Amino acid sequence: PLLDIVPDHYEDGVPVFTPTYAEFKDFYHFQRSINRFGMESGVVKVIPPHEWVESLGYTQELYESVRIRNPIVQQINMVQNGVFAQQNVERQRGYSLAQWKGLSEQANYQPPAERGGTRTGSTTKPPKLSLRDFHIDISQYTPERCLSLEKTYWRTLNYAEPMYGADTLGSVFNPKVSSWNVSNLPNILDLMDEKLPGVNDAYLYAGLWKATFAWHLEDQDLYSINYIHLGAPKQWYAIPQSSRAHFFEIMKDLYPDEYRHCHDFLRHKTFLVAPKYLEAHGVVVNKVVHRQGEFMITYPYGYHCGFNYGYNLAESVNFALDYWFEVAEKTTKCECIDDSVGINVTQLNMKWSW
Ligand code: AKG
Repeated sequence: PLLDIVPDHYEDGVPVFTPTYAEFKDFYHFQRSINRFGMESGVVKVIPPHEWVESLGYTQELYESVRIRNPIVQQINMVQNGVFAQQNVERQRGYSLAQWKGLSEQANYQPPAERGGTRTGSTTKPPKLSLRDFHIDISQYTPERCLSLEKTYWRTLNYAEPMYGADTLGSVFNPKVSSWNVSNLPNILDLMDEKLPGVNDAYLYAGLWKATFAWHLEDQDLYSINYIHLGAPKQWYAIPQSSRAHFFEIMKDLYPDEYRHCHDFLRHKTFLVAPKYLEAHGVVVNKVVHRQGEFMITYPYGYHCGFNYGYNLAESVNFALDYWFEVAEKTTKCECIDDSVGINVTQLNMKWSW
C-alpha cells in the first residue's frame, strides 16, 4: 500500500513535500506515493529530512574530482518582447570547481550588486581550498532578493552571455549515501543493457548567474531528479497538465519554422519564453525557487525551464517508475538530432515484467 504523503504546502502552484525520514527513506515508495501530485503540477519540490542531510559526508576530494569540461556559452537572442532563442557554443577548456567559483567573482558572471552593496572582488585563489571554501554565503538569496534578480534576469537576458557547465559527467555524492543518492538510485533504467550518460548516469550542473535551461520535456518523457549540493538557488518554471496543450500551441505559433522542421523542437532546449508572456496568453505557469539541500522532481509531460541565481553545483539524473511504461508507449522523439536519446522500451518492459 502507498503511504499517504501530501504536500506540506504549495509555492506558486508547486507542491512542496517535507517528509519524515520514515516516509522519505525508500525512494521508490516515496515517488509512487507522491506521483499524482507531480503528474498534475509538472514539478514538485522535496525538502529532505535532517537525518538524511546530516549523513551526506561530503569530502574535499569529492569536490576536487569535479571537472567542468567545455562549458557552454549561451547566446540568447530576443525574438520579440519576452520571447528568446538560445544558441549554445562550447568553450574549449576545462575548469575545476575552484576555478569555476573564481569565475563567479568576475563582474560579467555575477548579478548586479544590491543598491548600497558592493560586488565580490576578483581574488586570486590559493591553489588548495578547504571544504568550506567551495561554498558561498547563501543568506544573500532572500526571497525578496530573488524576486528582484528574477526581474533583472528577464529584462537583461540577452545582454550578456551566461556560461553553464551543464551535462558534466560525475557525482559529488559520497558513495556511502545509500538512499536518494542521485548517482545510484534504485532505478528501473538500470535494467538497460547500456549506460546512457545523464539518463541512467548522473550529470553535474555547474551554474553561474543567468545560466539557463530552456523550456523542455525530458528525453522519452522520463522523470528527472535534481539536487543542489551547494551554492545559489535555481529558479524553476513549470507548466501544469491543465495548460500543457495550450502552452504547446503558443510555442508552435511563436516558433513556426522550428516546429515545421521538427515537431519535437522543444526537446532541443533552446526556446525561452518569459512566464509573463505565457500568463498574458492564458497559460498557467507554476514557479518555485530551488535552494541548496533541496530536491526538484520533474514529471512526464511537465514542461519546465529556469535559470541559476549564481555559482552553484547541482546533480541530476533521469529515472522511471513503473507507471512510465504507459507514458513510454506514447512518447515521441526528436528525429532531427542524431544523438537524441532512444531507449528500447519493449526490451526494458520485458526485463521489468520478469
Ligand atoms: C532537470 O533537472 O530536469 C532540469 O531540467 C534542470 C537542469 C538544470 O539544472 O540545468
